[in-house]
Amino acid sequence: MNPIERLGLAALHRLDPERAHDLSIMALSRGLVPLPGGPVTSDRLRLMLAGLDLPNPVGLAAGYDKNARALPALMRAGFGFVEIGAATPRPQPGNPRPRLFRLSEDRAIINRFGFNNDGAEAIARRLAARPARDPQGIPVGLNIGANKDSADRSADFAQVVRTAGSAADFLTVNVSSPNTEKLRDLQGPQALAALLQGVIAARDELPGRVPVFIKIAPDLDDAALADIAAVALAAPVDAIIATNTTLSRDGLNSPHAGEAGGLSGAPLFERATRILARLYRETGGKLALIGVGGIGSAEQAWQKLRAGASAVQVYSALVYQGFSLAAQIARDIDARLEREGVTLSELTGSGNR
Ligand code: FMN
Repeated sequence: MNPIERLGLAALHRLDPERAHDLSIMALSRGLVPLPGGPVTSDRLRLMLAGLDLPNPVGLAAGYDKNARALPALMRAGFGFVEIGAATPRPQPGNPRPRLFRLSEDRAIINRFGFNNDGAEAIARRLAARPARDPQGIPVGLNIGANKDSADRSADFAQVVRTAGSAADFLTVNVSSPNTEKLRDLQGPQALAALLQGVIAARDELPGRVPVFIKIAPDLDDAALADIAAVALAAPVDAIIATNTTLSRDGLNSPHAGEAGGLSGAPLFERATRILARLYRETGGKLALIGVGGIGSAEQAWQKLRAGASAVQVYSALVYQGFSLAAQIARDIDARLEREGVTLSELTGSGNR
């Protein structure tokens, strides 16, 4: 972290968390944050994931830029790919405030936003207006959710695909947010298979083939994971993102530990990595996995890759360590790949074989 970033973070952390978050988006969108200028990349870091050409395997997780307001800046922040959203078919305000809590002692966050967003149409317009893909460009995906008051949650996902799908480089079916009641029930095998059938049918009507990912919760048992792996392979989806936030509150020390919502950041790391490793074994390496949950260092990103991830995403650690963390992790992985004489694809799952 450079001194300016350190000062900026210290100032933001004196504010209400949601206000600080909104300010950080505004500062990024107005070009007020010094950024690397493009993705960190090298021959060692470059990879193909689900047909996407990634300059490096370190992405921004969904939920930071829900409304695609800071895309040009985020595309130059060092990430190898960016996921925006969640978008729902219709705009909705989300849950009452306060709904975002910093658990600084635990390097964690609790949120219960509940899919506050401008709706698929507005987000699609901003997505489509992002800087064109060029040699510096990175894939930008859209995370998809369902409206809280929807009569048919499953149909909402296909609706967002139809409205916004052609503007995105990949689409993530988010059936794992804990902040929309009963959303996670869509992770059950029958519900998930039906939902994915609708999403893939909608995707198949788009021009070009946009890959479809699913994102799962960390609070699933082995039987549920086996079911999800089977449904994902059969659908077929192009990748699984593991994991979203947890309902668990194990081992927390912060005053806000009792708040309702999804917990992310350092305390999620072990749990999310276990789920990832389990999924890798269930899918036998036949499906690309993206590891997310609690990554705060290159060492932890490395552990996700060894557990079975082809790429990783970060969010909460950026709040504590600044945006420069993403580029730092990518550079450190690059150096370690060179030092250890392994390729990224050899590394993926190597701790699991
Ligand atoms: N995940 C989604 O799939 N869709 C969302 O809209 C979404 N919103 C989030 C909002 C906040 C404030 C946070 C902290 C996380 C959100 N997430 C969302 C989950 C993250 O994408 C990620 O899966 C999770 O935070 C674990 O990664 P981390 O420990 O690096 O933060």
